[in-house]
Amino acid sequence: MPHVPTIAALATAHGNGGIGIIRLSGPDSWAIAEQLTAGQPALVDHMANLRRICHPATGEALDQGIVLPMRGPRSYTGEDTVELQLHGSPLLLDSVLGVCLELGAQSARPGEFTFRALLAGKLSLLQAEAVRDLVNAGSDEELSLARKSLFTDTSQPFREVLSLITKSLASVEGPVDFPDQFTEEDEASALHGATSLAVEARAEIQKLLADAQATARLQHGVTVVIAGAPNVGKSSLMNALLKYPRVIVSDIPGTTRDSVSEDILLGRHRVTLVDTAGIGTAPADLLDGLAGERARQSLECADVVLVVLDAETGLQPHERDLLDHARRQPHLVAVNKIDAGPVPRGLEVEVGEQVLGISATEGIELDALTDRLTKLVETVAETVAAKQMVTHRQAAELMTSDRALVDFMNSAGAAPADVLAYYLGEAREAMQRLLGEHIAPDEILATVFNTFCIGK
Ligand SMILES: Nc1nc2c(ncn2[C@@H]2O[C@H](COP(=O)(O)OP(=O)(O)OP(=O)(O)O)[C@@H](O)[C@H]2O)c(=O)[nH]1
Ligand SMILES: [Mg+2]
Repeated sequence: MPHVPTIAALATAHGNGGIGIIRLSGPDSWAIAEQLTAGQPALVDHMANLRRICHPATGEALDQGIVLPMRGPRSYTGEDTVELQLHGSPLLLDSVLGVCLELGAQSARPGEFTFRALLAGKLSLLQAEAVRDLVNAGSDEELSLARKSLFTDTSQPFREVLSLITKSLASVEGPVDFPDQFTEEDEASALHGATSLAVEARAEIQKLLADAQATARLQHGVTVVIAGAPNVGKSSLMNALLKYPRVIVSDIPGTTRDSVSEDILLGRHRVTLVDTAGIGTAPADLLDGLAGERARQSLECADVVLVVLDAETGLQPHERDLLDHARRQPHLVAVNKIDAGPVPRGLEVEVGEQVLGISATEGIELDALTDRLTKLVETVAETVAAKQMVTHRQAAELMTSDRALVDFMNSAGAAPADVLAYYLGEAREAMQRLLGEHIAPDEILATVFNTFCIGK
């Protein structure tokens, strides 16, 4: 039996708090806890044991807290584990963790506790990914989808695809494995059946890829790009929406150069708000040109455009292109600086749609703007609501499978049966990897657990 090291890590977030938890897992975890509580009553399995934590060499009391020992397999990882619930001081926790390492534990790698749970069969690969997404959820919707993946079996749609591909492969392999039992007519009919199954599998894959797209939008948020001509008050509006002075504001046109992104929560949705350089006017120099280019790139990636005009100048000819661009997608038009003067008469007619007069610096009508923006973001997010969470890794495997199915369909009737079987085999393997079957632990570590936090 290979020696399994005992791992230790802080399981709670860094920083000061009421309590902080150090987690140990592996064959020596109990022995380490016993050394930390030497001279006190023996630890009782699956019970909260109030103990003083002392340095075993010097006897110095490091803290007092709850020691929660759990004999495997009745533990998260399936191994012997111990949780030390101590006072939430980063210095104190670091010192106790340091002693655990002195006593033979190794620092856990990101996600290593969950990885061990996976190896022990406590969790499926999809559930392990759900644990990560639950911890990282930034909105109610992400949270409820992550909960669904963790507490219910969301592998069914993937298994359905796998089953269709497997049936398709069986139809193609029959004539290869038992050539004398198949007439030419049988072979043609088997190939026809295999192709129909592949078409069905592809349709299911497309639905799951739509869920993957919706998941990505949920996790990275709807992108709202603030765009407009120089000096109209885009950065002032960004700061007002963020409620702190994140970006530089000045009366010099061309203050903002690079696009600056920040996350905010609008209603139930995580939103990436992007401030951009002014566009529309002819660039004054090379840097100005580059800044405009950046702003246009940001616009290309926008889910929603918030066009800002200036009440003092009214609609300028160079703002028309931007308005035309914005009209192609969900957008709002805000007319800023109404504290200095009203929205010019006839502006709405010139713009061709409803506009909202605001003042970024004086806070006028910003609540109304936020409400409208929230509704727009909700509409955008909900047009592609995910039925279930499909992670980036799962989407990559779905695409690999889909490509192999396309290769199969393009070759059906032209290539020999063993080549067709090879393509379907590739499609099947990708689905198996997605489900965590036939995938080496090293590959799982590299592709899934490197995105976990330490201590989980
Ligand atoms: N009166 C008034 N002035 C404003 C308002 N919003 C912004 N300003 C002023 O307009 C000037 C430009 O503001 P910015 O927020 O830097 O404008 P910007 O659109 O980001 O400008 P660039 O980054 O140069 O494209 C500054 O002097 C701001 O104080 C407002 O609501 N009312
Ligand atoms: Mg700016």
